[in-house]
Amino acid sequence: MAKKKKPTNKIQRSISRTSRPSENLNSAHRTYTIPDWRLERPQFSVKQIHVGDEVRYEVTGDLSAPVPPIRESKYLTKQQHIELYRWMLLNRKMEAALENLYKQSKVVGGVYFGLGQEACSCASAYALKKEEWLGPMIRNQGSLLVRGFAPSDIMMQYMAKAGSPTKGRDASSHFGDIDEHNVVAPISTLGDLIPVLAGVALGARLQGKNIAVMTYIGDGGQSTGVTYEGLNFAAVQNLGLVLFVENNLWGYSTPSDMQFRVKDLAERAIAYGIPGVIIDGTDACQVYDAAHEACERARRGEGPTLIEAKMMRMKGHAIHDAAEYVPKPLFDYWKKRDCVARFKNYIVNVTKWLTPDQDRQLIEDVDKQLENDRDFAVNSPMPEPGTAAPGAYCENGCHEIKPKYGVPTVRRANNTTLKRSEAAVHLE
Ligand SMILES: Cc1ncc(C[n+]2csc(CCOP(=O)(O)OP(=O)(O)O)c2C)c(N)n1
Ligand SMILES: [Mg+2]
Repeated sequence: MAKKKKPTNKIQRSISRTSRPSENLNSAHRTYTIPDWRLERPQFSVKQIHVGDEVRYEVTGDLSAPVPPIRESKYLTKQQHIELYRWMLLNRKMEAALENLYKQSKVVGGVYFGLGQEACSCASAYALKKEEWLGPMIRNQGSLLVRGFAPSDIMMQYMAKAGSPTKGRDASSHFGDIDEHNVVAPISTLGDLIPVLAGVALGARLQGKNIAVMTYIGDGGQSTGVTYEGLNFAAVQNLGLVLFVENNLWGYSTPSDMQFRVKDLAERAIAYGIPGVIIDGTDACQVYDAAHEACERARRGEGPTLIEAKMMRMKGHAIHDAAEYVPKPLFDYWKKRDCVARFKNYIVNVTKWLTPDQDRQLIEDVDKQLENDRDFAVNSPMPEPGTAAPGAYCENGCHEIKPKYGVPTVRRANNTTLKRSEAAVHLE
């Protein structure tokens, strides 16, 4: 293994420059660049074809390219690589356990999977500090694990158990925790998390803190108006928002080739005047490094970053969707780029940071943890019917929402802090 390079801020600088025109403003043409960290640039496209009354998709392009290596991280230590690998395994195996629970009719409702996207979920959240904030989407169950939710929390949530984060009132992914984990619950209306998380960053700013606040949007969801509004607001206010655009090639059953005309969604960063970067979402090192640099920018008060992570949704939209509309060669191509297998290969065979025995031990550990969590979740009680309504609506002030960090710090022109009552008026 080559000696670990000292981190430089070279890529950081290239990120920072992306939204700026690179030519003289007096020129009739301006050019912009978007850094692309990938070690391969897949060249294929998905087209819709009509066969009789049926609509099908066909993929064209070179699907035989060799799998690229993992790009060496500039920031992760050996120990962090191993930790991250464990999170990815836990994410992958927890979802497999959920699928089994669903097939045993123990799950109430559907299940959404992030198969193939574990590197993106885990390595992005891994770049946040404990006191920072995350707003996950339905596929980011790995991010929830990294933020401190137990697999049993997620399993109980899907089984609508009394001890689940929503006490059985929601049987899907709509839960967060503002007390301990600093996780804002996913919002199903695509894009709506973006202004909410921008608001969290603004809230922190009003407390005199610059923190990183991370959220996600899909290739489909990024077309919504609220995505523009939220990100533009974060841009003009210089808020520390880190937005992952998870381009997994499908928005439900629509291929991304039929959703937008730009070549890369990171190009949208130019229009917001913020840095953007393209990464391989199946390479945990690229995901972590991009997230880390974006978080560092946020902490320095330099504003938002858009990271386009390219990968593939390896299952249907949810468990009810067999994804038969996806051309099989596309699955075959991305299966070879499986993020967990590639990271394992990097750690066991390339860097040799884990021996095959240590790897087996780690996998056994993860299996054991999941077995315990699954047994706990399965054996825990369902809610009592009488508990369904109380607390769902605020009755007589039963939900006192206290500011977590105190009231905003607003300063007078003479630099003295306003009293709490004065500050409230001042902010109205
Ligand atoms: C504003 C809005 N429009 C439509 C939907 C219905 N819907 C839910 S998920 C989905 C597809 C999302 O695709 P993408 O954003 O690419 O995310 P992915 O499922 O691939 O992770 C759609 C259309 C919604 N929830 N919100
Ligand atoms: Mg998608």
